[in-house]
Formats: sequence, C-alpha cells, structure tokens
Amino acid sequence: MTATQETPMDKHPDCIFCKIAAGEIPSRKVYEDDELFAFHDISPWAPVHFLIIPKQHIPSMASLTDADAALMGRIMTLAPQLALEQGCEPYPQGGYRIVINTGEQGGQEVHHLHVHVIGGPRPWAKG
Ligand code: DGP
Repeated sequence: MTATQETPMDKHPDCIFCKIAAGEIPSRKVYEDDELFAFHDISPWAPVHFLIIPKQHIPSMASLTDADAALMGRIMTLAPQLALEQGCEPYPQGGYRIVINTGEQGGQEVHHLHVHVIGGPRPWAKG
C-alpha cells in the first residue's frame, strides 16, 4: 500500500501489518491484547528489535488525532515492559531506542503505524 492512504480504519485489506495482527501472516509474536500486537522485526538492526502496532489500521503518526491519545499512551508504557522481557538491560546502564518512522522522508516503509523497540549490547547497526 502507499503513503497516500491516510484514513484510519479497522483493517486495511492490503496491509501486511493488519494481516500479521490478525494472524493471517505468521510472525514471531511478543505480545497481544485487544488493541495492540507486538512482534519481532523481520530484519533486526540490533539483538533486540521488535515492533508494537495498534490492531486498528492507522497509517502513520501523521494520521493520529486526539482520540488516539490513550492508545498511543498504552503503546508507550508497554514498550519499556516488553523491552525488559525481551532482554534489554534496565535503565540507565541498559536501555533501548524507540523509533517511529513517519512518511517517505521519515523512512517509513510499511504504512501501518508501528513503534520500533531496539536494544541490546552495542554496537548495532542503524543509529
Ligand atoms: P519502517 O521502515 O519503519 O516502515 O519499518 C518497517 C519494518 O517492518 C522493517 O524494519 C521491516 C519490518 N517488516 C516488514 N515486513 C515485515 C514482515 O512481513 N514481518 C515482520 N516481522 N517484519 C516486517
């Protein structure tokens, strides 16, 4: 799908991350609840690299409205919990990087909002 599709919807028929969240395409699941799904990135940049997505099809950060504030808050509080579960060392000696690529110039390749959680012993690739 393309970056021009900017309307949030429950599920987009052409979206690979909608299909992953629905279990229609296999992934290495990290977490799931009614609203959120987390899974290992297929091309990890670091020893720990997973993605947290809303199950609802939201194309990007640029599509968010005030109505999404609680959902994004849930993602941001889930990320540190899952990072530790996945092997990141605790803050401040350990830690992790949170990345949300947005739009073509922001490096977004999959147009379903996703939060990268990246960590583990350095050095690692992108950064
Ligand atoms: P971004 O550039 O922020 O849109 O990153 C998209 C990430 O999604 C990229 O790091 C690779 C990952 N990815 C793409 N397709 C798949 C897939 O089918 N399965 C999994 N697990 N990850 C994928």
